[in-house]
Amino acid sequence: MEAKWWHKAVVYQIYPRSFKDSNQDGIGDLRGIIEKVDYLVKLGINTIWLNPIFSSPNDDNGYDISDFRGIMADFGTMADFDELVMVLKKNNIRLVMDLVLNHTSDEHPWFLEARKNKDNAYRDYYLWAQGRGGKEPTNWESFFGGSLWEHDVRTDEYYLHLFSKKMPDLNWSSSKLRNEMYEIANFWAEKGVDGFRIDAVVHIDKDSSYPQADNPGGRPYVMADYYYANRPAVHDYCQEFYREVLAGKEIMTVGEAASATIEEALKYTAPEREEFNMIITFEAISFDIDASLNPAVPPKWTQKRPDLCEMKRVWMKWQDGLYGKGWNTLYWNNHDVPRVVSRYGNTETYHKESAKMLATLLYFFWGTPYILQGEEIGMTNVAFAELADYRDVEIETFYREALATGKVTHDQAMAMIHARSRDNARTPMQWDATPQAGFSQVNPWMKVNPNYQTINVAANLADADSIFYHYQKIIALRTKSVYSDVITYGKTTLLLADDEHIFAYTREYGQQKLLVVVNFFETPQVVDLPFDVQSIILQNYAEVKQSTKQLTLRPYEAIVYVVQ
Ligand code: TEU
Ligand code: CA
Repeated sequence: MEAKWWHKAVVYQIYPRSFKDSNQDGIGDLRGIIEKVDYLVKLGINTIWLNPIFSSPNDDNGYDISDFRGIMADFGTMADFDELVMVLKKNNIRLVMDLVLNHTSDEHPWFLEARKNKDNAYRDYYLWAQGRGGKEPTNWESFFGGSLWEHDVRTDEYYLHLFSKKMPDLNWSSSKLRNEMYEIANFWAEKGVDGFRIDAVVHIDKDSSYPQADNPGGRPYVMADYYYANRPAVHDYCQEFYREVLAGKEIMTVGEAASATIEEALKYTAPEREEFNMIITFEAISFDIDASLNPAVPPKWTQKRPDLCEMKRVWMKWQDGLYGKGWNTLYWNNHDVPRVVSRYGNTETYHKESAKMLATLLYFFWGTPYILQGEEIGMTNVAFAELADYRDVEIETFYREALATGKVTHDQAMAMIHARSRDNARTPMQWDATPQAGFSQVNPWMKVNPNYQTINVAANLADADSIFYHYQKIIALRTKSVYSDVITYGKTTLLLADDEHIFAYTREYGQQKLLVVVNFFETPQVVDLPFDVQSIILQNYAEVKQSTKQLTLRPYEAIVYVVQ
């Protein structure tokens, strides 16, 4: 496989709203990112992914776009953007933009025109249908809960919105609309961006015959993914996007393909198909979800103890399935899921050890890492006492729909919000122990996690044994060390497939071989691995253990060996 820059990329995801406020309005902004580029250089990352920064009324914090060529006023100006690009380039950091192709804001000029009348020139940029029997056209459920249809009184038709009702879906069967989107992508390509993360791309084709979905559970509305996810035409549009935007350029693309299977992933990422370079799938991190625990709510709000053997099976399906054919992504966190150290780690007794174990386990696998802001200092979920302290439109809808079932109490809903909501990943970055965690000098758009007094960048930088320096070592090993190629290109082999506590695997490339072995839980484990150890290149406990035979692993202990 020909070497590409994004093979050795270590991507740091910045949620601009929550990263750093430079003008004291309580909202993170582009100049705040510029202020912190030195911190990113110190961490050692070489690529950032910015969540959407385009003009938006912020119903879904920037994913509802009203002008694709404007910078959101909250975040600054186009001049600020141009300066950010220049500062990043000077520091050899590449920039990946978040491109939202599936929908716009309902305040976008196209939609304001489209809803005026049925024969409007922009009408077919969106998806409209007649109601049936005084109800929505279909019983399909929005990802944010409730119906995905909104009635538009003026023309007495419904428009489709997979997400919030202020986010009407675009009609990708219109070639006029598609060309508009390619022109937007080219506008940003010409401004020097190095990559695109394509939002919700698996959804851009829908079954426009709008059949009712089977609803065995008798819920008010039902998820009907097969009618609006991973349909064949999506690949045609991705290939057209490649021809119209990417051909001949070194721009990386990562498709957000939350529900894609490995078979779909092979289609999206096989180089010869000229679609994307890699995709992000939710299958890789959803081992603590169990829909049967509470059928009254969408599965994402349930939580169980992860099944490690299931995790091994799924991860190896992706390691083996794409190896040598496509490319893989590695992530625990993003702005849509609760933070991994609260999900799978132990923030009470083994905060550092478990955060370091999770990073070691994941980032020595084959694939490009995606690190969410704050993950590198062990930021955790938040538990705001009041519903009013939360900001995510998905929480608002979930709470309303959950209580409307009559089967979920306020306290139960709050517990699910604490454990599973997206705002867990979106609280302001914790820079230091000063008020508002150094994020802003005024009350921020969302409260800071109260644990910022102890969990913050300054405390991490002052502690040689911190989570930050563990991430710094991992990133240096991946990008600058003699082990960079074996980590980037090596073959992965799983060990101890049936062990329910220990996760162990090797990576091999040329003459080099690494062994990664971790205790995923709190109970000490003894393991016997037949390797001749040359050296240890990373560990999360102080004591050195030179042998892998009769190896006792302490709670969340993680070790990376160079072996014969
Ligand atoms: O998320 C996409 C998303 O939520 C769906 O892919 C869904 O979760 C999945 O298909 C369920 O199987 C992106 C952004 O990451 C998110 O923050 C936005 O709210 C959303 O799109 C709308 O732009
Ligand atoms: Ca600001």
